[in-house]
Amino acid sequence: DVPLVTDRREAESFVRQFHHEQPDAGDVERRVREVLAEIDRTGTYEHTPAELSFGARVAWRNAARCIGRLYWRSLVVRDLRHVTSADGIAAACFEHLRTAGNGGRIRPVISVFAPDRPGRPAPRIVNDQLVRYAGHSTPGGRWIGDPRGASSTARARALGWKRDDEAFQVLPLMVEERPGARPEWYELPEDSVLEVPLRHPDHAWLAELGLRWYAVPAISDMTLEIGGVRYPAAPFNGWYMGTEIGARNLADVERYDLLPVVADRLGLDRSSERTLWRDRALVELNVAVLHSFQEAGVTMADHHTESERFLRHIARESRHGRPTPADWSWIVPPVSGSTTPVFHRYYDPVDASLRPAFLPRER
Ligand code: HEM
Ligand code: NRG
Repeated sequence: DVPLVTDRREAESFVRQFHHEQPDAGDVERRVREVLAEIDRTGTYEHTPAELSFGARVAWRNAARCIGRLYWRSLVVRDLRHVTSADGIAAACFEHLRTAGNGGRIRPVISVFAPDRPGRPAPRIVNDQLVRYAGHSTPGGRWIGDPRGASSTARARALGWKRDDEAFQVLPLMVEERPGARPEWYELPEDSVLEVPLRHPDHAWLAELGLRWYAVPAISDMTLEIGGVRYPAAPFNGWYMGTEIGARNLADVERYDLLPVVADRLGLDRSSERTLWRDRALVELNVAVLHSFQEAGVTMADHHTESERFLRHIARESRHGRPTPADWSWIVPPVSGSTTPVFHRYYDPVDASLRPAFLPRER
C-alpha cells in the first residue's frame, strides 16, 4: 500500500489558509508556485517548520469531538520529521511523555515524525495511546486489567513481551518501521510514565482498592493530515478531563467495571436500579479521581470548568469569523450532562472534509 502523490489542490488550499491567517509569513503566490513545482518534481512537498506548527494547531482546532480546544494556539510542536528508525521513534516518544508530563504541570504536545511519501510509507506506532494498561481475560471469563488494552496485549505477547496479572501494567511501545513490518517493542522507562494512585477525600477504603491512572493521555493512532501530506506517526496529548477516567475507563461495563465494587463499599442497595446506586457510585468515583490528581499536583480538568472553557473558545473563534464545528454527543460529558452549559445548545455542523485534521487510522 504505497501512498499516492500529494493532492495539489489540498496543498495549495493549505498554503493559502496559512498565509491568510499568518499575514507576516511572506509572499503567498511565491510559496504556492514553489510547493506545486515541488509536487510536480517529487510527488510531494516539505512543510516549513512554521507551516507544520500551524497545521498541527489547526488540526486540533478542527477536532470536532474535542472539548479542550481553547488552548489550541499553545500546542507545543516537536518537529521530528527526520526521525525514522524504530529506536529513534521510541526514544523520542519517551521524551515526549517526560516533557508533556512536566512533573505534573501537563503541557499539550505533539511529536511529528516522518510523513508518508510516494513509494516510501512512513513508520507507524502500533499502540493507540503511548501509555495504556494491558488487559486479558482468564479462561473463567474474568477480566484482568483494561479490556481496551487487549488487542495490544495480544500483539505485544506475540512479539515476546511478558505480561503479568496486574490490573495496571503499562504496555510496551510497539513501532513498525514500515507498515506491515514486524514491530520492535520497548518497555516504557519508569521516569516517562507519571501515574496517580486513587483515593477518596472521605472514604479511606477507596485507596485499598489499589486503583491508579496515568497522567498523560497521548493518542498515537491518528494520522495528522496537513495540506495533502499525511503524518501517520504524530502522537499528541493534552490533559485529562476527570470524567474520561472516572465515568468511562473505570466505570464502563466493558472497561474496569468498578461501579458494583464501589457501590458495595459505600453500602448502597443494589437490589433495584431505582436506588440509583450506579449514579451515586459514579459520583464518588469521579470525586476520587479529581481529588487524587489535585493532591498529586497533576493537571486535570473537571467537566464543569472544561465545558465553560469550551464555550469561551467558541465565542473567541466566532470573533475571528470562524465557526467551531462540534459533535454534541462527544462534547457533552458522560456524567451530569445537563448541569454543564455545553448540554443546552447545538453546534456548527461537522464537515468531514475540513483540513488540517486528525484522521482515524486507515485499515
Ligand atoms: C477528544 C479533552 C487536548 C485532539 C477529546 C475528548 C476529550 C478531550 C474529553 C473526548 C474523548 C473521549 O470521549 O474518549 C481534551 C482536553 C485537552 C485536550 C481536556 C487538554 C488540553 C487535545 C489536544 C489534541 C486533541 C492537544 C490534539 C493536538 C483531540 C481529538 C479528539 C479529542 C482528535 C477525538 C479523538 C477520537 O476521535 O477518538 N479531547 N483534549 N485534544 N481530542 Fe482533545
Ligand atoms: N478518553 C481517552 C482519551 C481521549 C482523548 N482525551 C484527551 N486528549 N484528554 C482516555 O484515555 O480516557 N488529550 O489530548 O488530552
